[in-house]
Parts: sequence; structure tokens; C-alpha cells
Amino acid sequence: MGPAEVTALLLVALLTIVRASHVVYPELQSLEATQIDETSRTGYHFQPPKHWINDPNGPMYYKGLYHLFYQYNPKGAVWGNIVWAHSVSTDLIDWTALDPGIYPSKPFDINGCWSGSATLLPSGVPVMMYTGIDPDEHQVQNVAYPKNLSDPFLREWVKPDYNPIISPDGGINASAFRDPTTAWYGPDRHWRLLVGSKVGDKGLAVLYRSRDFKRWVKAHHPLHSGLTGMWECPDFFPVAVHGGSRHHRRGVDTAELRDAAVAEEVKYVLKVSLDLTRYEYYTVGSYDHATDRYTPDAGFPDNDYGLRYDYGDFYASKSFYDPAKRRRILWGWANESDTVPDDRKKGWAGIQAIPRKLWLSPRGKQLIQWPVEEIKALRAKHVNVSDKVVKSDQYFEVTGFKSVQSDVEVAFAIKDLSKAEQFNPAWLRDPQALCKKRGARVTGEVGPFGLWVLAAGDLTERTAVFFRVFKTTGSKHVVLMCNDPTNSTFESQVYRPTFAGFVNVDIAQTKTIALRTLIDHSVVESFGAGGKTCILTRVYPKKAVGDDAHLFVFNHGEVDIKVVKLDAWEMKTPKMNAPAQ
Ligand SMILES: *[C@@H]1O[C@H](CO)[C@@H](O)[C@H](O)[C@H]1NC(C)=O
Ligand SMILES: *[C@@H]1O[C@H](CO)[C@@H](O)[C@H](O)[C@H]1NC(C)=O
Ligand SMILES: *[C@@H]1O[C@H](CO)[C@@H](O)[C@H](O)[C@H]1NC(C)=O
Ligand SMILES: *[C@@H]1O[C@H](CO)[C@@H](O)[C@H](O)[C@H]1NC(C)=O
Ligand SMILES: *[C@H]1O[C@@H](CO)[C@H](O)[C@@H](O)[C@@H]1NC(C)=O
Repeated sequence: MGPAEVTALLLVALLTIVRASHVVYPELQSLEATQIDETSRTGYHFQPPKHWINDPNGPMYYKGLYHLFYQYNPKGAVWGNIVWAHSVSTDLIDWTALDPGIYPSKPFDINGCWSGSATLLPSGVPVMMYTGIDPDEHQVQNVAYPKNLSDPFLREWVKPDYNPIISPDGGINASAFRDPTTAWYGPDRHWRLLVGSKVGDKGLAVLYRSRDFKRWVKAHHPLHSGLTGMWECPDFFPVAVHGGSRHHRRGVDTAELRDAAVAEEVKYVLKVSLDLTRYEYYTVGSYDHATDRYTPDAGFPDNDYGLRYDYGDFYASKSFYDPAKRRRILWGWANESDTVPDDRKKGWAGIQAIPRKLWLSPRGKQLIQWPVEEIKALRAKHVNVSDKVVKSDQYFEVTGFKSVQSDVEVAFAIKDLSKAEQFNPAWLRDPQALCKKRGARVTGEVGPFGLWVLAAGDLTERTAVFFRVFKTTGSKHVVLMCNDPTNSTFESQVYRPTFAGFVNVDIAQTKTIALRTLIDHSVVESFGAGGKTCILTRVYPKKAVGDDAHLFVFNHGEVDIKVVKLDAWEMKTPKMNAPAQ
């Protein structure tokens, strides 16, 4: 490294301060976007007209409206000046932007209003619990109540003077104490909630109890902890156990747990966002109300290698119960993969993934996620392909529609699994590393096969979403799902990791595997095997934009595969955050 580089590095170190989990660029925080670059803006994924967004906050359903709040910088395209921006929708498709719901105004949140959750009290009153940054830069927990309960838009929020209601005392690190969950009510008539924290290398879901939602007392032990560094955005909720058919795929409201019969038929999910790796993981387990202990079921790794909602770009997620359709819906933030100067030029950064319905798989081994049914209403021009064999090293284009903003569902059949490559059990821990070694262009036996999306006509740009099948001992198989954006763009500064997860299917029995991919200009959001494995990636093609974006099916394995059926739809553009009249 030469002296000039050392100086440059020092300069970067001085200008960029890492505050909480965000890299901070003080000199850019309040530089308003003067123009908006539309090229890679999304059509049907949630985003505001401009500037920076991150975590989804306080999602809920109230008087016929879905509410989504989110971390937002009203003044620039990088993190800073954080408020709770607020949007509402009747159908999770068309969104209307309202004025920010919660913003710094009191000593207990004067330096920022960070993430939090909504709880619906038994009286029907919604209450927001959020992290405020006080004048000492301490992270404290506050409540806010709607000013006018008759207003379905819940435009104005009142912060009682008795805030903060939870302060970082009793050995809590005031710089690592945030993101309160939705509260739940126990048989002992006490409310409970979790706040993310850490002690040394140990991530904590700190538990608090309250009788009146005002005075909160820290429990003697956290609900759960793990040696994975700071836990952000914990989410803790019940899921119906399959078998109790009356609960099939339906969501469970934490409020229903007051009914002992319901409480006996559920499992619990604990999800945490790891500040260190910037990934999330979840476990499914049991929760003892009497001792306030959560125990993950056997078979769920409770560490960095745990199951993820999404193996790509998806963080700070939060679920909520939708009473209108009795389902649990998951929101998650996807950041940009381009550079900060790119974001400044674009005038915006960050989107929310498509809201996903979430439920426990029939055998209770994992969660299943699927785009909410509402987005089918956006499907327009349709094309299809059926019973088309794709031989080794062959590909074909899906023509007759514009794929740049589309929804693609495809089922692949595999003729012959006997040739599948041998799987090394050491690979089980890290699918991403395996996919990096065996990317889309590394020939295999069964796979790689899948889609090239946002591809240039000459294929110089393309993002591969694909499967690869391995065999293990005892005629069992392992299915790997990958997203390879290596050639998504010519821009060398763009972050282009291969993302991957294993798919828990018995491929020898099914002989087919399904893939659904939502393509949206700079978003490739994929659901493998009906939502068992999900991967979202952000890509920025230069050629494969607008009408020049193409869709192909490819097979780079030795064994033939067949497209049993492929359906693809152009997607209409909903009303996305036009300001309220
Ligand atoms: C409360 O909201 C309702 C419904 O929007 C409205 O009619 C009423 O005027 C509001 N009350 C106040 C005091 O603003
Ligand atoms: C508290 O958390 C901050 C932020 O992660 C960290 O820099 C600091 O070292 C922690 N303090 C202690 C005493 O662990
Ligand atoms: C393909 O789509 C057309 C028109 O949407 C439909 O009539 C036809 O049945 C479809 N074919 C298959 C095999 O799905
Ligand atoms: C990317 O493009 C280069 C040059 O055409 C090619 O050699 C390589 O195999 C491609 N990689 C992928 C993953 O498509
Ligand atoms: C999203 O951006 C990439 C590239 O800058 C980072 O590597 C990721 O850590 C980041 N993800 C989150 C959740 O912040």
C-alpha cells in the first residue's frame, strides 16, 4: 500500500463513522436528491418516491387499512435523520404515502426514532413501541398512541410524557438496546415483550413484563440468547401446527394465546437479525409461559448456520397478524448492492420485499413463505411454455412478453437422478460457499438448470437463478438453490455475492422442482419449491433494461431436464406511494 492509499484510507476512516449498525456519512445525510434516476427503480416492490429507507416498522391492520411504517431519511439517499415514514393500503398493492407518523420531537427520541412494533390492546387501541435515541445517545424504549382512534389512517401519534418506559439499566449496554417486539399477554395477566441486545459476543432477546403497559420490569433471564453477536429486530410469534386442520396455513395472533386451547396447538418462532453478518436466522420451538423460556426444537441449528427466511438480501424483517385474512404476513428490507455514490446519483436507496404469507410446514421442519395472493391482481399479459426438453448445454428464450417487470412460475422435471454428483457432507454448513465454487457456469450432472433473468439479448448481462442436485449416501439427494449475479452488470463496483440455500425436498420422489421468480427492474426475488427456500438479490443491468431485458431457461448440466410448465406474466405498476390528496 502506498502513502496515497494510506491517506485515502485514513480519510475514509474519519468520514465514515459506524453508528449502531449503519455506516454513517455525515456529509451526505442531509443532501436532498435533486433528481431521481428511474432506470432501476422498482415497479411493484414497495418504495417511496426518493431517499433512503430501511427496516419495516409497526406493520398492522386497522379499520380496513394495512399500515406500513418504515425507517426513512426525509433528507437524503444515505442513512440518517431517521423518522417513521407511513403508508397505507387497502390491498397490499396500491400504497398511499402519509406524513411521517413518528419523528424526533421529545428528549427521549430527539436523536432518532428507530425500529419498533405495534401491539393491539384488547380494547382495540393500537400502541407503538419503538426505540428512541436520547440526548446522551442512549437507546431507550418509548410508546406512542394514536391521537384519533376514529381516523383509520392513524395520521397523528401522541407520545406520553412518562416515556421512556424502558431504560437501559440493570447491566444493559445503552448502545446496544433496540427494536422492541409486539407484546403478548400471559396467563398471569402480564404483558411481555423482547428487546434486542448483547453482552460481549452474546446476542440477547431481553424480556420485559408489565401489568399496565406503562411500568416495565426486566425479567431475571432473557427469553433466549446465542453467541452470534448483537441481536437486532427480534421477532417472536406463534404458528399453527399442521394437523390441527382448523389452523391449516392460517396465522395465529399473539392475542389468541389467552385461549388455552389455542396456546396448546401452536409452536413458536424466534427470528433474530445478526448485526455482525447482516443476515437473519430463525428457529421453531416451544415456549413455556410459566418460566418464560424458549427452547428451539431439535434439528434447528441455533447459530449463524440456522435457517433463514431468505438466503439473499433481506434484513430487519418483521411479521404481523392480518385479522382480515387470518394469516401472518412478513415484511423485510432489501438494501442496495450498488455504491453510496451510485445511491446519491439515483436519489434513492432501499426497498421492501413483496409481503409474504408465512406458515409452518406440515412436518414442522421449517417455515414456508409465499407472496401474498393479492399481487396476482397485477398479472397482465401472459405467456406459457409446456413440455419442453432442455438438453445438456442448451437454452431457450421465453418470448412474447416483457420480462423486466414480471412474475414467472416454472416447474422443472428431472429425467435421471442416477448421475447426480456426489455430495460432500462438509458442504452442508455453507451453501453460499458451495454455490460460489459451483456457480452457474460450472458444468454439472443434474444442473445447474434454471432461469437467466434480466438478461441482455446477447447474454453478456444476466442473473442466474438455478438448482443443482447432488446425491448422498443411501440414494438420498441434496438440492441446492442458487442466485448467481456475477454477470448481472458490467459495473465492477456492484456487490455481487452468489446467494444460496438448500431446498428440503425429496427429489427422488417428486422428480420435479418448482421455481417462482418476481422480476422487478433491480429485484430478483425467488421462491424455490413452493416457498421452502427464498432468495432476493438486487442487480443493476446496464443493457438488460426496459424492453431490452430478456428471460431464458438454461441447462448447463449433463442430464436433460424438462420444462413441464412455465407461466409468465407482465406485471402492472400499482400506485406506489403517491402522496395522499
Ligand atoms: C377523528 O377522525 C375522524 C375520522 O377521520 C374525523 O371525522 C374526526 O373529525 C377526527 N377528530 C378530530 C378531533 O380530529
Ligand atoms: C456497548 O455496545 C457498543 C456498540 O456495539 C460497543 O461499542 C461497546 O463496546 C459496548 N460496551 C460494552 C461495555 O460492552
Ligand atoms: C397457455 O396459455 C393459453 C392462453 O393463456 C391457454 O389457453 C393455454 O391453455 C395455456 N397452455 C398451457 C399448456 O397451459
Ligand atoms: C460471465 O461472463 C464471462 C464472459 O462472457 C464468462 O466467461 C463467465 O462464464 C460468465 N459467468 C457466469 C456466471 O455467467
Ligand atoms: C447491503 O449492502 C451490501 C453491500 O454494500 C452489504 O454488504 C450488506 O451488509 C448490506 N446489508 C445490510 C442488511 O445492511
